[in-house]
Amino acid sequence: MISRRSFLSGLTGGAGVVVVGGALAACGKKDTGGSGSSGNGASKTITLGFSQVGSESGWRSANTTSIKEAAAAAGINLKFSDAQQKQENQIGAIRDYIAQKVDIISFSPVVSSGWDTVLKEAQAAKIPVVLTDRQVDSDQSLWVSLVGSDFEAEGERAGKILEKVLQASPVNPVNIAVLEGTTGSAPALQRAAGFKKVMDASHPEWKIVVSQTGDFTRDGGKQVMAAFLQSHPEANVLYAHNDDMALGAIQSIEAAGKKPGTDIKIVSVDGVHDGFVAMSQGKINAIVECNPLLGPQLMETIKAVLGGQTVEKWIKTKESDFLAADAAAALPNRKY
Ligand code: GYE
Repeated sequence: MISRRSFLSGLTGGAGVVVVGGALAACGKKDTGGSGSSGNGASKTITLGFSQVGSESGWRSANTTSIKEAAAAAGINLKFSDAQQKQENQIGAIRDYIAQKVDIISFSPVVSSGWDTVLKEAQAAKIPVVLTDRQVDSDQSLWVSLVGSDFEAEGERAGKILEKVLQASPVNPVNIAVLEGTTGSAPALQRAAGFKKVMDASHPEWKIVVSQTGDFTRDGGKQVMAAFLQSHPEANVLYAHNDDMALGAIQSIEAAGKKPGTDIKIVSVDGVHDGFVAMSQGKINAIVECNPLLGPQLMETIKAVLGGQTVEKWIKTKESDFLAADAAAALPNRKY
């Protein structure tokens, strides 16, 4: 599995799309044209093969819309497929795109490991790969760039904002239940690692009493939380790796006659519209934003790569944190 440290090692660092003129540095090859992209990226319509994770959450819907709209706006011919949270579907889609000789492939990998073979196939076909959203633990020479968030930083931000929530309304002892994202996915692994870092460094008194996957879905969060309430009635804090699982959990907490945000403090990640609504009602105490609107930066990066320019290895997303007190004021300005 990829840790942030190993992922970062060897990266060029820095945020934002920084395009430096000259030959493409990544993949160790200068010919990035695939089926005949012009090399200057201007004279021919680019065909992009994109494999999406699925449609598991509000974050994902916003991400898909952003990618489709940005491709249309950029004049890019988008071939899009939904892998329904299954790695084998993504591998199949990538192989189809290679067979179709698309100019460039992009995907958000459902899990971190197991990509080497198909990435080597793309490389052998001279089709560059730009990752978006989630990371892989493959050799970095197999992909050109990643457009997405720093999930370990998000986990740390979740720990720090929980600290603020508990300062304002303390509980003792602090018994945390965790709803994890999809097992083996970069955001689940790293949001757990970042949170643990804060616990280890500053809060040895916090205890994770139970931690299980809800697969990033609302229904998963609802069902797993119902089981947690039975097996761990002492839990008084919930850390959910995304809003949708927190929203599902809220239904189970209310069905059990407890008050979400009061009896069980809730911190989640994403910042989707429904998450903000729940936060404005005091049912979620804090949200760590993870921005899904990656389409424009992704298309910009794709054009730069096919134009033979050097791009940053990791183009990070800018994000904020929100407490329930900020929710009502922030809600009208939310874009997803
Ligand atoms: O947090 C979750 C989605 O990979 C960052 O996937 C993404 C995560 C997001 O299902 O809601």
